[in-house]
Amino acid sequence: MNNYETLMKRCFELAAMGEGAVSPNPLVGCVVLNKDGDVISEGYHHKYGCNHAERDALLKLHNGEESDGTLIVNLEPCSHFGKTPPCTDLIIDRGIARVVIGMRDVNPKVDGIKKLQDAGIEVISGVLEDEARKLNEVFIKNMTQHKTFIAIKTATTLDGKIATSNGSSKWITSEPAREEVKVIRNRYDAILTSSSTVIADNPTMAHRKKVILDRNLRTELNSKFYQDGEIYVFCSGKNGVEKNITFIDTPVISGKLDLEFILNKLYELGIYSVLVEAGGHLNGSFLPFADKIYHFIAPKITNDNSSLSAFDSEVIDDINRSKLFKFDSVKAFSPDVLLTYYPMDNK
Ligand code: AOF
Ligand code: ZN
Repeated sequence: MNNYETLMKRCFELAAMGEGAVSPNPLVGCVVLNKDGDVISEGYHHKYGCNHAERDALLKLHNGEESDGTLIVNLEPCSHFGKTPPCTDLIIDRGIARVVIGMRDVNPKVDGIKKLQDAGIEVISGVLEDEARKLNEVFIKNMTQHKTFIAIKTATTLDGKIATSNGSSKWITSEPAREEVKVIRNRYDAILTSSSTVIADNPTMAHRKKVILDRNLRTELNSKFYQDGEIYVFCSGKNGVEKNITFIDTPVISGKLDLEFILNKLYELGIYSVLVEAGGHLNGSFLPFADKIYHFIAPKITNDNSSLSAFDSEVIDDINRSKLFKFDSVKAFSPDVLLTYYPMDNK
């Protein structure tokens, strides 16, 4: 790994500090070097509407020590007036000689590379581009498709079961995995679950925004789920706001809430990414729309035949017609592991 790649990785770490706070803006981190190549400042985009990463890093410097230096950033600097003035102008004013970029900005308003080059700044683009794009996969989907990014989180035993038939499924995984789930949740604007999960487990699912699919309003409003956060209930036959809860009357198709309606509504509500945390039925229904899957596996076997598959969707009896997924990563949260993968057919 060369020095720019190492520094780009640092930008990714800095950028990730904005998780949970910058949506719908991208996660951006920035490192500034003086002309001798020493790191003299770091910054990141802290919060939606606040300074961009480059501005955050450059405003910490006052004595011109960045002159002829290098600025490393995981996203092409912006060249437009948004909530803040263009980062390119500040980079040019501060006499930066070289800008190293992870990925081009997919926002059509931004053409920062050209602006920097026109000002005589050397631009190196595409450093660790694949990782840079992965870090901002939600932003890319929102900006290019105007749709909510859908991630699904599930947890199974080694034999692929998500629950025992008596319902004792709540804690398949151990504490380290459950801590990681909190980190994952924070990356998404909302979590989404089903009435069945709330009735079976009475989970809190602590989050800023929570969505529940409850066609017949079967859940008790004194369940833990409703006690904090902004809640959106997709149901049949009720509209309106009560305290922290918004009810949304939703069309029903073949006895089920219309998922396409729900997905469009989420985007309209400014929920640009969701983490689905439910049982096999809802996971199966969301699978055709899923952008990413987090799959924890606990080293346990229940061999319980009445337990659901993690994705209870159509049965495919020919292995050659299986739904296919692209491996992304595997990480241990001992004793469990977390596999992440991307569906192949809806990309
Ligand atoms: C950067 N660095 O740290 C961020 C960028 O309305 P604004 O001013 O917040 O601008 C939002 C747009 O600016 C966003 O869609 C993306 O194109 C870019 N965000 N750009 O150079 C940053 N957050
Ligand atoms: Zn900017």
